[in-house]
Amino acid sequence: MITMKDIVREGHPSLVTLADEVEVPLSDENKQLLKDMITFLKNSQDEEIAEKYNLRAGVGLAAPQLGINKKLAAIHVEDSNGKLYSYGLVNPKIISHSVEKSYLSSGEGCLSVDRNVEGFVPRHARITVRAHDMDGNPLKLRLKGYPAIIFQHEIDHTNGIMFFDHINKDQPFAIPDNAKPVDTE
Ligand code: K3U
Ligand code: NI
Repeated sequence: MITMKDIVREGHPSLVTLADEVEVPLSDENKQLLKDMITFLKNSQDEEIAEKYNLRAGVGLAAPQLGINKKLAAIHVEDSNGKLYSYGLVNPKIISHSVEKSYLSSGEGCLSVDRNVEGFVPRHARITVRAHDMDGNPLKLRLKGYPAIIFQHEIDHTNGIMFFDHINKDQPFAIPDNAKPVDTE
């Protein structure tokens, strides 16, 4: 079972390294890893389990956050309409995006960052993502709003990019050009 002790923090090289592509179909080991990552997110969102194991709630997790340099990511989140986005992603890649940008009005957090980083993180408002699922099926997902922001945060992790890399250092709360705010609910 994945717990907070398995999650690497700022300063770990995996968080700033481009991860390796993973062979599809997945090996049994990689499949189990992706399953464990989704289970971690579900556990972290379950009040009782989270308290018992001291888990910080998360909506996404990427393998480099476990110190594993592989392009694997898990997402488990509901959008504002209650639609569930629960995915284990293999080699996820943004293949197209809108010109319009967005940003999470409450800012972003990260399970690998034990401090509050203030500022708006410019993101693409709409993205199309290609990946494989854990059974080797090709996925093509069109996303907007909150889920699009989470997918970008997790895909960034597989490319060694942290959310604060995108924040304007001089004016962290400057509204990014051509961007609309996104609320989590
Ligand atoms: O945003 C978080 C959240 C948790 C429970 C309910 C609602 C929201 C926690 S921070 C989070 O989930 C990160 C996880 C990370 F760092 F491991 F990838 C993902 C994320 C947070 C904010 C914006 C985009 C992605
Ligand atoms: Ni993160």
